[in-house]
Amino acid sequence: MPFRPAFYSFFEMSRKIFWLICSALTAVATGCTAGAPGASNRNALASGVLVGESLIRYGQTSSKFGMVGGFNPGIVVVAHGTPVQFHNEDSFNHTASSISAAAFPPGNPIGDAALSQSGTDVSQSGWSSGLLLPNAFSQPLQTSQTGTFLFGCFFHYPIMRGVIIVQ
Ligand SMILES: [Cu+2]
Repeated sequence: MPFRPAFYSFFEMSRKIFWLICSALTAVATGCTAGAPGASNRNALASGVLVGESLIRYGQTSSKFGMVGGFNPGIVVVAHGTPVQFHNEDSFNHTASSISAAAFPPGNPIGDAALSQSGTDVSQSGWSSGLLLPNAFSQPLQTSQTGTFLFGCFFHYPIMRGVIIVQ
């Protein structure tokens, strides 16, 4: 009589260990998949303003800053302190990169450095999402100072450009 419960519990314990190992392996495998290509695996912020990037979906609109397009919204109006994040929504590579000028220049002002991620705040000159592969999210960008900040895409300026207005 004491043999049977002992055997049973040993068997049950083996089953539990087996499932624990399986769950752990699944978690590791899932983690590896989600963590694969560097910048592209970030997720959307829980709160903040998400700005979509797409050559296909977001056409040109005129504004007091000149033509904006390729971003949704093209004019990002955000309350001071609310983070902004960019999301590549089509199948092209894009960036969202600061333009340190009072007005959009006719030629592309965004240099190769924009292909590497830099900056954590839209008020810092030279901030860039770095290369955003399809479906990738940028780093969160803080809006610590009020003002008007121009930005554009390294690959598609002047078709893809916009303005962040921090109020
Ligand atoms: Cu682009």
